[in-house]
Amino acid sequence: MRFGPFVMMVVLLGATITPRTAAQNSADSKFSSQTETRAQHDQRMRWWREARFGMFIHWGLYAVPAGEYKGQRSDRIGEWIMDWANIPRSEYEKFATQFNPVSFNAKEWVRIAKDAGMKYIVITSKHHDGFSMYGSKVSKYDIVDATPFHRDAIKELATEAKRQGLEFCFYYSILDWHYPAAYVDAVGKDPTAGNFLTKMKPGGKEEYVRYMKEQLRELVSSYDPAVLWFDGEWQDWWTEEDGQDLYRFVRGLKADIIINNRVGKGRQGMHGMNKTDRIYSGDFGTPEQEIPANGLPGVDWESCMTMNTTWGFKSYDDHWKSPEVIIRNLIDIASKGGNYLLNVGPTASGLIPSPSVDRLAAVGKWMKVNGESIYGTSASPFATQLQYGRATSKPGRVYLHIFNWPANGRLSLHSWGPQVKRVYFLADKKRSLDFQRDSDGITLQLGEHPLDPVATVVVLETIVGRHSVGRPS
Ligand code: FHN
Repeated sequence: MRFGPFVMMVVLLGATITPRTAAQNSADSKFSSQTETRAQHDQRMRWWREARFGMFIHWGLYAVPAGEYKGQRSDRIGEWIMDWANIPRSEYEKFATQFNPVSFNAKEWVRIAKDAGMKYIVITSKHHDGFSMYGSKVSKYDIVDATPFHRDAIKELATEAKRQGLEFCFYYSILDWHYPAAYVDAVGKDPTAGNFLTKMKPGGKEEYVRYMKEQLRELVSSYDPAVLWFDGEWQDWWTEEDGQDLYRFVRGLKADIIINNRVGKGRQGMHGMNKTDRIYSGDFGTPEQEIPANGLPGVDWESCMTMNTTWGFKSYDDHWKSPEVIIRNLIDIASKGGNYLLNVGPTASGLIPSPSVDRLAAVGKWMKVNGESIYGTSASPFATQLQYGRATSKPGRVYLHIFNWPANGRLSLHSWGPQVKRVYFLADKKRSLDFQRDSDGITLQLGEHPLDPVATVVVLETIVGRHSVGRPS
């Protein structure tokens, strides 16, 4: 049972799953989806919930300086260079004349995502720098009009994603450092540079909202995205009411589109889930660079994360996560009922950095064998965290993801209620594993060595309906 970020508040406060009141259901359906019934909501969210794993792509003009401006470097994120290098708008615009990604190959990008086991792609149609990475009719500051490349790379990517069976989605920034009515009022900052907060000249906000809606109309009608992933909503001039209005506007353009909670003002910083003082707009929570400590029953959420420490390409950021960490993050997130949106930051020449490609290939190798234990699963049925790893579930199946192999190859689960009819490795389905039942629970004979040191998946086939899960060992 799931109903968007609002639910989470109930769970955390109550520490037990309290059934939803009629008021909550109607409030939810009335708010985030106008007249959407719960069944319609579940239908709209179904592909996304089952997908579990997507590629985030931060690509834009910031890939040209690649984290360096006039010899100045920073350990801050690359796509914010217009801010931390205090680059005036007129200077930053010049990067467009140097943006010519001749090595861009949509087929290759989508193949890399697909082979990693990813089911959807979310690409930056416009980031905070205000540059449109698609052929916009309402802005000349875009990849077709303002760069020597003149090709609509996003059109090619959308077409290829659909051809290879991946859902295509857009990131869109509400914060726009390039919009004429926006300006910066901060000590030591050029008023047209980037900045965490911007202000709007009188009448500028209404004008900008019209501009945004025109861009969103052309994005939805020309590229048919499955998700709108908003960001940059923390501006003082942007309100929850604006978020509700934009949510309704976008759902009006495409009824079954999914919209994250950064359309409104609900998000609690990097924690990403909504505050609890009222109902907020959006269909799912967005933790950033973090994974919730515990599962959030009934809540749709997606954790977005970098593979190094920047979203946009930086030539000198080599703080790469290991494939093991990335795979275990995916498992950890799925075991808590969430999605994993893993980022790549392509270069200005149009290549996904090889350390990213290598890591995605390693994830893909694991997913090829173990994808069944991730896609379409629900959160762990165990009430507490497992010492030796994580668990995901489906009706009649529990998937144990073993990170720490038990010394003697024997794994005990105390007071294991349901009838286990078979135990086997997902990587070796034909060979049944021995297990003993005793008064206290069940003990699995796993053998001395893991099949995969990163995570070996053990499947417990249970008789559906007999599922009183006890304390794990
Ligand atoms: O400022 C952005 C940042 O550049 C990046 O896009 C991330 C991705 O979720 N979101 C914002 C920071 O919260």
